[in-house]
Amino acid sequence: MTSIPRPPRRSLLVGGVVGALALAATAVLPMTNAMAATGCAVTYTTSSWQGGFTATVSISNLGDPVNAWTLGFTFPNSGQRVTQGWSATWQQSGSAVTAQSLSYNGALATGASTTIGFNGSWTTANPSPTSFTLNGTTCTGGTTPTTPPPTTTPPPSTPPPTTPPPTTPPPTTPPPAGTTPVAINGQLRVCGVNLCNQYGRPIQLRGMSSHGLQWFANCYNDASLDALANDWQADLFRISMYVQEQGYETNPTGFTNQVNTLVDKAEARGLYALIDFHTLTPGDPMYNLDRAKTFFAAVSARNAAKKNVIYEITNEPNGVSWSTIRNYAEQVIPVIRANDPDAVVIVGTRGWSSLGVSEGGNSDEIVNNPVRADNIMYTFHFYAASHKDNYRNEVQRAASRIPLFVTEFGTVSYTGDGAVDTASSTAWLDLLDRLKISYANWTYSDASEGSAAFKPGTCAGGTYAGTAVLTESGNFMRNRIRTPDNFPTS
Ligand code: IDC
Repeated sequence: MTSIPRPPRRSLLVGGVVGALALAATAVLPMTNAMAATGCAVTYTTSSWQGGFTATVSISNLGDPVNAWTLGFTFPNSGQRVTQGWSATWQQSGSAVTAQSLSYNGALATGASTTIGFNGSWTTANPSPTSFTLNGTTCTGGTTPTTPPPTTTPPPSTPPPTTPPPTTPPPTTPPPAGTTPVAINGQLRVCGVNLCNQYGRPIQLRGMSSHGLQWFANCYNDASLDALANDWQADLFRISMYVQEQGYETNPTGFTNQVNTLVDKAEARGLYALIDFHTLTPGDPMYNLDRAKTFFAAVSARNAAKKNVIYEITNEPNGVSWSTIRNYAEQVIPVIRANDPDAVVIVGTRGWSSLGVSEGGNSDEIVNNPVRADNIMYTFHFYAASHKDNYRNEVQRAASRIPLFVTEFGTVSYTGDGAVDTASSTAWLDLLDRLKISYANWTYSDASEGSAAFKPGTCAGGTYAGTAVLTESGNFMRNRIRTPDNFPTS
């Protein structure tokens, strides 16, 4: 999916729920002449601002199971356009819109639902469409199809209101069982420039990055991940598997197994796991292309069914052009998608994942030449004592145009050492919070360097919770990460 300019914030929440009762006509038909029962219900919810909106469309199949579907509707107002959709192939002709299922969400059992969405624009007004079809059948189904609808119930005599929009938000679905980040948010998907949860709503994940697994394996165990999930209240654990420097290349099977074990530990605690193929030196990701294909084929096959895995395919490309990085991405992403079609993939950017800034460029090169794959985000990294306003300005500019994920940052200088720059770190995290950009801090380790969260010797001691074991950076990060997430649940 390519990205489009989009206002970063919404000012007005408008909800609209459309749909009534279903039709089904099978009971008396002889088996030899059975017609498929059809029926569907659609809810269409928008979040609008002047000239733009995001629509979340939930489709429920009330008929027989289908293997693929096409949703159709017509915008009431001629100025309404779909500008960028997700979770379906979207097309618009005049006011008529269709959304075709993708391979991973085409199958809908009886009573099953799926959620798709799009960003749109409007000119004079933004009323919600009032009628939907699924595979050609008008959706007259109820909005909560838990039992098959009666065949004799006539459709409601009054059409659902189109204007004015309801003044109260749509009914809130009770939060799912469990309160961990993964239980609440489920399978993630990129929508527009945001990372969205299972309800199609933008979220921000906040967490910590491991240090190099080859050096700090003793810091990643049940006790330390319990502390990350429960004491730090983190959402995310980045698993940094260096490729060089005594990393993956020295023992592919061993490091692959180590990563998988940590994915399981994260999953058991409801944490998202970011699998970082930590290339650094050499800076050309093509140097590791074959290793990347082997590694990602293995981890994506093994973890395909999990909802908590995000793939980061190259840490910090440097000294290479954006077109080389893009070429690498377009070879590695299909390897992942072949096994795990719905996972989010994050692509490193030029100049140590600085969006090109550290090598004299900027995000225009990505906007003008995006990776040809959907459900992807782009990496931005910073070290707060080294990277300040010019980097923040570029992130702010890029954030309305491409999906960004800060998979690594430090509160200190780019060396990973030195003093915490509290003012710059605060400015950065306030910006990321405002833009809902997810982040992982370098590092959840006891390395003898300013960026480490734990005092040296902590991992050998085995106690990770609380503040007594923390460095200045660790204290700062724990305080930021522990604040409530307030993930949307409908
Ligand atoms: C640094 C570690 C340091 C280690 C070095 C080895 O903090 O202990 O000796 O890597 O390569 C990055 C990299 C990350 C660096 C970090 C700090 O992604 O690997 O870790 N940094 O220098 N990019 C910018 C800074």
